[in-house]
Amino acid sequence: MSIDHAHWAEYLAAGVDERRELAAITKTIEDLSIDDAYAIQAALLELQLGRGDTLAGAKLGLTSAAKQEQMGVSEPVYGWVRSSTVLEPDDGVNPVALSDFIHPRIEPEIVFRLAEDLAGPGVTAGDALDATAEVIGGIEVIDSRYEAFSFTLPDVVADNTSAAAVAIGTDGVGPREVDLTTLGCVLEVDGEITGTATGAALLGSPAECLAMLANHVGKHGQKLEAGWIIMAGAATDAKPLAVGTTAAARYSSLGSVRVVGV
Ligand code: 0L1
Ligand code: MG
Repeated sequence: MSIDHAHWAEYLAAGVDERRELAAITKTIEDLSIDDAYAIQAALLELQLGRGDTLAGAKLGLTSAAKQEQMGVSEPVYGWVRSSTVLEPDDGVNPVALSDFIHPRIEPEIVFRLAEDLAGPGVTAGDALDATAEVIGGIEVIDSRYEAFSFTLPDVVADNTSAAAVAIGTDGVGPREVDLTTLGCVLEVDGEITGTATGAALLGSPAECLAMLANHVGKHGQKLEAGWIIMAGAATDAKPLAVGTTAAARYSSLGSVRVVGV
């Protein structure tokens, strides 16, 4: 069956714009393939960029065994980060306006800022580090456009992997100044520790994640660009963000990043 990618991109864009929960696409197209899901994701991005937004980076999701098991899948997913979704800190804390989202959750992210363009095939973790300007701590806000945050793998791919916003810290370090496999992170929500992780939980190393993404985009004739931010994927459970909720991702070598729901 031929899938109308532009139609489903408009369907998802309406969910984003109107902060409205949608039925999963696979409720209508049960056998939606991963290739069609990426084609819908691309059409959604084209639509959003056509309105004047720009690309600020890209992301991986489901790169940790814990999150893959939770979802019952065995492969990571890839998405895009638009400039309009990068949060501006206010006195060190990033306000997240809940009215901009449907049911936002937050998760810690190790973020690469690229010094050089990067694209596969054949990109290794070492190549990925060579192309990196700095590694920074972050918090991603994810906000599935689907009812009850419930979806299959193709659904979440089409929905740009639930990407909604990202807060980035200020204490970046050079890519070889820190051992990314032992880099630790503690997620605190309202002062309570809700998750802990090390970089090794992400496919063995966040650098492997970056290499995998570069090889993925290369396969589609695309590249990751110098100056972009790239999220490696979360290794802890995402936690809901409500008005007044404060959350901090504290990294062993990258300082802390804070958000508050407003
Ligand atoms: O960034 C992520 O890890 C999200 C991946 C998609 C799954 C989800 O929305 O939890
Ligand atoms: Mg994420």
